[in-house]
Amino acid sequence: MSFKTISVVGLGYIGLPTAAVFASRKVQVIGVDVNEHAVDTINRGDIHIVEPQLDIVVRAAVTEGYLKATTTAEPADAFLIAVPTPFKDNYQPDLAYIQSAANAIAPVLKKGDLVVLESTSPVGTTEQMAAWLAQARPDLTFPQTHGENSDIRVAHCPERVLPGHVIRELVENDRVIGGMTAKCSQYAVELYKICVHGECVITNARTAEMAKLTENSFRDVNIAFANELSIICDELDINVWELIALANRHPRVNILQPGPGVGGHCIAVDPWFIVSKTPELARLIHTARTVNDGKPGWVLEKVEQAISDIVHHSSKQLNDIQIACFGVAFKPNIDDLRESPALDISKALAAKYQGQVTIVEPNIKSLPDDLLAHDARLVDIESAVRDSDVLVMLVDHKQFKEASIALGEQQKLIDSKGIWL
Ligand code: SAJ
Repeated sequence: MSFKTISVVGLGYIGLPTAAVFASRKVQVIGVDVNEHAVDTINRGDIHIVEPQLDIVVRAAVTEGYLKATTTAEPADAFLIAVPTPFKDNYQPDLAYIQSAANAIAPVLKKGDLVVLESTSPVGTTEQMAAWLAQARPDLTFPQTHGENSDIRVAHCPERVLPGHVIRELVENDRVIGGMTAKCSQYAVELYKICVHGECVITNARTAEMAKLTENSFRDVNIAFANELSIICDELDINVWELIALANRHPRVNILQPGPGVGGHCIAVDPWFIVSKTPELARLIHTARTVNDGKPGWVLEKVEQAISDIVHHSSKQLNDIQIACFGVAFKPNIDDLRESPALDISKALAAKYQGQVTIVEPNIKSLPDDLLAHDARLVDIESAVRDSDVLVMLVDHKQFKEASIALGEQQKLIDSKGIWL
């Protein structure tokens, strides 16, 4: 099997880097996305998302003619589906993007093609995708009915790259490859070997789906443990960061770091896919989600307490109090504000204390509209430290860690990352 043309459906944070990395191996890559702006931007050799090094790889791939983007699917030897899988209001997974991707590629599928689902998905989604494809193309055979003799091969290969390190991790990370049959897995391994240096480990589709959900749930549960400890330690007047550092000296203990909550589009979402399938059984996983989702509210309560202390113990009026939020990104040293607990906390404060909130975020040049609407201002570290009554540390960016700050006696610090304590 040789893959002369590869199509990547969904040109977002995973799809575009994947398309560009395959194209950099001099394979013809057709990227498909419903977003015309994204398609036009990529065809100019530019990018519409932020990820280190991605611009260079995309520009080279487009200029050399190995990568092009389009809004309608074209024939290819392999199709990689990398579309979002959000959850609905009731935490049930929303597979609508996968269904439209399947419907988009179905008309151009031909005998011998491989279809790989990369989107993080609840267990059973790869089989569901194959069923949608089969429904749209009754003239072709699929693994669910024809096993190893099917016309089309189908596999799941979850993406596992860390935002901010995508280009390196796409190549270096091991890949879990879950084919619907052994042959499907073999074909998928051959495909990934074009650009992956890590090991391609074979399993079945359901296990591959669960592996990805398990990795992110592992992080979520362990961060929840750290977050719960931070709340307990606050009550008991113990520095949780010192405590964790001490406990982690034990050779078999490795506690993660507490923070203002869990952000991003993966760790706070994927555990729900397990909970939605097995609600009665996924008790710990569900509780961890609740603990982590409750942390921003707890930080806000601490800020309120600090404000109330100042009002009661000084001559300051409520309207005079200045609050500075340090960091709004969803994790350190990136400019990604999506699903950020730090942003949610800042927005809640800005909405309640209109005109009294400043934001320090070294990774962005201007504030998002919903902060500007509440008269929040973007300022530098020094002025925020100098001019604020309440300092709310939300993200442990390197600039904050490097800053040496000295607080006045009247100033209150709520440090959700424990770096200025
Ligand atoms: N966080 C903590 N304490 C910690 C570590 C993280 O509060 O000790 C918070 C971060 O501040 C952030 C959130 O958790 O808000 C998630 O950050 P992260 O860096 O742990 O992970 P993501 O969401 O950027 O990427 C994860 C990765 N998964 C794992 O590490 C198991 C990545 O490899 C996946 O590819 C990605 O999810 C994904 O796409 O699923």
